[in-house]
Amino acid sequence: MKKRILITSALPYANGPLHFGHIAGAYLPADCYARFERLKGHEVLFISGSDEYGVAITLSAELANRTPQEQADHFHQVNQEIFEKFSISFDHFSRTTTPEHAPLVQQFFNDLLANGYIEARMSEQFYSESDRRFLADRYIVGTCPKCGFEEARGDECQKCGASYESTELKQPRSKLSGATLTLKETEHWFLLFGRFKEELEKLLNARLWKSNVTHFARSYIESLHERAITRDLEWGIPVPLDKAKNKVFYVWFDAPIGYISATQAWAKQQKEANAWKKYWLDPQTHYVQFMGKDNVPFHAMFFPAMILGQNQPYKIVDDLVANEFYNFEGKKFSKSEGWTIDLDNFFRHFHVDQIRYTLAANAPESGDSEFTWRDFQLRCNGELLGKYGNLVNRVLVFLQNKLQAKVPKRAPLEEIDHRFLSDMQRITLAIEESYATYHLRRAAQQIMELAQLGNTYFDAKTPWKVVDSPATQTTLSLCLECIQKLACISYPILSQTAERVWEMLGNHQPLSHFTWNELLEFSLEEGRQLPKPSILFQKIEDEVIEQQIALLQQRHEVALKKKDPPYAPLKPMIGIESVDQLDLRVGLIVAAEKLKKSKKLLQLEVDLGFERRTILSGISGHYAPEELIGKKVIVVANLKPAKLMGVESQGMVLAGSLDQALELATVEGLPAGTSIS
Ligand code: B3M
Ligand code: ZN
Repeated sequence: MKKRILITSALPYANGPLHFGHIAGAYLPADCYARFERLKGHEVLFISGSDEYGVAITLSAELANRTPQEQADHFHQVNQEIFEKFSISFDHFSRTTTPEHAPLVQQFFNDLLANGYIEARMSEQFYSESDRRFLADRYIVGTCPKCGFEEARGDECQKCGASYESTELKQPRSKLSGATLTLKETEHWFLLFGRFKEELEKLLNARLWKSNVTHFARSYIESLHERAITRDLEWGIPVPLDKAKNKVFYVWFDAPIGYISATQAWAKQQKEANAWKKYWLDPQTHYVQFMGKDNVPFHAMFFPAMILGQNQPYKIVDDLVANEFYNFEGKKFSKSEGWTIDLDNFFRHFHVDQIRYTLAANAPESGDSEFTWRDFQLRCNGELLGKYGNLVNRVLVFLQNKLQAKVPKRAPLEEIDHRFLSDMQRITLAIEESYATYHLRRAAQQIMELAQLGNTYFDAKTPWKVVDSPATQTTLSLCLECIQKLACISYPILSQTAERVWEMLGNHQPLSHFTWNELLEFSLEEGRQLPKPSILFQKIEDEVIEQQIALLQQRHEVALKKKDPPYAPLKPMIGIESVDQLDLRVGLIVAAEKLKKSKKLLQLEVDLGFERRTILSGISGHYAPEELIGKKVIVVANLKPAKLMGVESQGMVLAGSLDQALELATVEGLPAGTSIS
């Protein structure tokens, strides 16, 4: 029976670029699931969007010197491009500043209020005297009331996942100034979560969520109590009450409603304004949500409670898939520490399916896991190329060279052939279960198991010994069947590669136009002419990986220095006349060589337009002579000549240096000889 499946992935904050950790946790697993269910012939809608409100945005905007909207616009765009690079097949990627969103959030509030689930209360909130404003959420740091983590955020602990009121924090202080905060009275609206306790318990009992989600949710339900859903902030969705001027909704109140408003935006784009209803108002729809484990309380408790208080029967999530954390070479991904991967650079060197496969094979399903460059290289070379690519390549090249690139005839099968077929069937059945239950690690293993099965069979049958015997033809025919099945079962993870393999089997319609069952049924008729095969995966050489590791170290060091740079102390003030005395010119380096006997000095020939100079410069440790030629540098042209190690230096080239790092100050457009002042 055809099912209708709604899939949502957590809405990423539009405050920074996504990294592998996000992709591995909330997006790739959802994408593989969506691709699988689409192949199974179900009606799938896969939705996400940028989370644009909240203090995560305003704080980062302040640091970047942008308005919150500019910041959100910027990272909405950046992250959309990142999703494209990773081939994440959203049906719609929306945002929380669409015209659909705010009215729906206000509607949610109005229903909850009318139904008695919301109360206004005077409460004490943290106030910063120096900033003359209330501070909310991430503007506050303190010690987590649950686990004692000392740098916990004002509303949720990034260490243990607890979620609380900022007044529950111990030792609260301002994130901006570090100042201690005072409590001041202000009116806020509280959602009475405690009232939903029984219904949420029932819900939890009726759901078969993975144990990491259920455990968390159960312990949470015990302490369910009212939470403020409004904030004293300028950026956010206004609370629709006269008494609530200058108050906006807490971002975690508005964001989950974003799944519904995003579906409405999708429907509008489809020119079927009501199409969202069959996903959100029809109990037959199967709704699956993907996220990182730190988002569990909001999806398992708070959003369902918000829905329970509505007048419309919105769908409550059926399956919640929460992944653990995904780290990078032993640490957390961190932009401020330079512990990141530059994705532009990454995708210049590697294929999207190489990273999709590695993330799937290491998916942080039952515990934290990590990306390491060495593991990436091993997976790509040993598995994708060594098993998958090898099978496809050897079979198709054999057919090309020995059997006129035609699909061969199948003779009556022998025992070994029957076993091969039944082993194939076992794996293709098993992987279906893996995809349907979000077990990507296992699915990745099963893909390789099938590829390896094909390789072992090919080796055992030694078709190269007698090239065109009926037995050899049978072997190749069965190998083609294995490759066809491999394309099918690998599609959810290796979508681009699977499409290429499908094409190399002489198919003209894309793989994604067929269903899972059609794809598993051997469909290559005898005599079909196969196109020339091409290589699926390039080998990743050691040097390439070493380069990446060196780049990471470099980025990390630079970032650490930026955090705490060893700035030189400022020299005493001078008047403009001292500056006027300097004659600075643009100089073109026309020759460069190491000065014999010196470790540090390079001897440069510099063209100043009106004359040439020999200049010695202590930059040998930072530049190779040949890379300097053609650079335009800034020369102190009226410096008295001085002899160094027997050579007269007729000027000085300017360079900046910070600790160990050094870089020449260069000019691009201006001609040699230009005065600089
Ligand atoms: N933006 C938190 C996060 O990015 C938040 C998720 C919202 S899902 C409704 O981790
Ligand atoms: Zn904690």
